[in-house]
Amino acid sequence: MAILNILEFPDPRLRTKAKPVEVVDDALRQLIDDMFETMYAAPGIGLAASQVNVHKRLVVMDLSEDNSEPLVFINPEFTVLTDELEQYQEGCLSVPGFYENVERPQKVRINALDRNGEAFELIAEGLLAVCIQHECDHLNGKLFVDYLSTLKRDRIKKKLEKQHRQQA
Ligand code: QAP
Ligand code: CO
Repeated sequence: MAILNILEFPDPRLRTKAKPVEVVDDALRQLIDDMFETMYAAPGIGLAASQVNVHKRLVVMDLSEDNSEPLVFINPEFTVLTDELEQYQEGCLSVPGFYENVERPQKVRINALDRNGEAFELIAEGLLAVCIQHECDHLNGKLFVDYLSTLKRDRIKKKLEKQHRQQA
């Protein structure tokens, strides 16, 4: 197992569109395990492969309090099931320290493969619906800050760039 480096906004590599996973093999399962270790260590509730600079369509998530409900989504797709939107204060491991309200469809159907390459489907509302949409955005090179005003996004960008300079 290994803790992977998480890319931070405004790193241009976060804008890469991820490619579909072709085979679910032991190498992919190793990456999945490393992504869980990285997410739990952060700690976070969701992580897309894009965030660790692996541009494959893969997401890990655990919405439980005690890291007891690991969820794996390979080649995830979602379909919006309602016109209703819900606002949620989102954060992101790639935008550390910033939380802002984002509006998204309240109910979605998710289709994906599990860690054995088996197809599954689930209906998501609440935090699961928010999280899968947030993570699917990552696979398409999109970040939650893209939903904010230019002013808010630029402020966040400047603060993170300053932090990155001070770390260097
Ligand atoms: C995405 O985000 C998400 O700023 C997952 O300093 C978040 O795990 C979906 C984190 C909210 C829906 C709602 C963020 C950790 C973790 C930070 C995360 C931070 C440390 C974010
Ligand atoms: Co994120």
